[in-house]
Amino acid sequence: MNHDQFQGILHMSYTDHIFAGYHNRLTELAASENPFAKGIVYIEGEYVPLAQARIPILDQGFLHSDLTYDVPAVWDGRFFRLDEHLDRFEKSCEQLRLKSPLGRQEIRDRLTEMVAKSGIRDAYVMMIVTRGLRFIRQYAPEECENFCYLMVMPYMWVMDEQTQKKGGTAVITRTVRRVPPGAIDPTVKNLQWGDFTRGLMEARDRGAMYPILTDGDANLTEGSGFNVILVKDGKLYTPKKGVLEGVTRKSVLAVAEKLGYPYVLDDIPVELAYHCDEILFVTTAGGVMPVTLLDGQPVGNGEVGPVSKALWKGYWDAHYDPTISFAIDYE
Ligand code: PDG
Repeated sequence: MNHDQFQGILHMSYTDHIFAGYHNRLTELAASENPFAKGIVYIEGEYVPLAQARIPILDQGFLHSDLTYDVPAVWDGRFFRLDEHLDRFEKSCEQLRLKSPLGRQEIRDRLTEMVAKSGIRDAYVMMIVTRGLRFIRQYAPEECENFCYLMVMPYMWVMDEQTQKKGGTAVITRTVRRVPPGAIDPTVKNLQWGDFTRGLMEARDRGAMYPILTDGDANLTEGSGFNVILVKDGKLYTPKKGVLEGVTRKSVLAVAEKLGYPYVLDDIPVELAYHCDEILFVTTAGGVMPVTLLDGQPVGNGEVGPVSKALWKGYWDAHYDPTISFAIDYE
């Protein structure tokens, strides 16, 4: 290694080895003339460019949020943990007595085909099943023809690259709690975002970017589209109940196990967030997101910590593991 290479490594952020390739792929995508390069939607049996896709206004998914959805991602041309997202999606449909007009294999095949058609190498992928045009007040679930919408668009970052490098800012909300599981089951992925929307507004009012909601009983739940992991003395803590059972969290806990960090899945008292060393938010739409300021106070020493960095790297490296990802054929 020569002096310049050595200096280069010193100046590299812990995120750079992943972001460099990503930026190259984005530049290529931006130059594409493919009408689906900015996103493709499957709706009413047809493929439509994202910007032109429209849903029928009488869809109960829109009128009463009577729907479920799931979001897997594609990274560097590889679908990541698609089957786990399909498993969760099927369970959610069952819970809500929704039946997708497309079967599991067809969803899998179409999504893969759509990613290939779009040429998007790093994609945010969404499948949604809605109740359809009939309102559940007048019709039994089996009398409703449900709709399935599929979407593929460029990868979405809940936390942008610059913020990931230095860590995000968060609050534990005081004006809103997470909806209780007895009202809306958080393990069923839903778009009833009223509590998160209030949380996001409170966070903004208090000069932070992200809200963490509690269960109203002094335990943590989750935030607006992500699970929460605390790190204290080399051990990970994450809430067991009242949250979506995130696929990213599962991936991150698997990485932690491999690296020798034990974890606790249990009720996590709010108090621990104020005394821990590191805080991480985790989601498919952004991966592993370090938080370095909580309620205006530094988390640990206020810098992205060593466990966060190791989990960040392990998480992104896992996207090339053929046992949990597969390559898309773009030809
Ligand atoms: N908790 C909630 C409430 C979520 O919505 C998500 C994912 C997660 C946890 C993490 O789950 P997973 O690791 O399986 O992705 N939410 C993202 C973010 C949406 C957004 O726009 O903020 C999603 O639905 O895509």
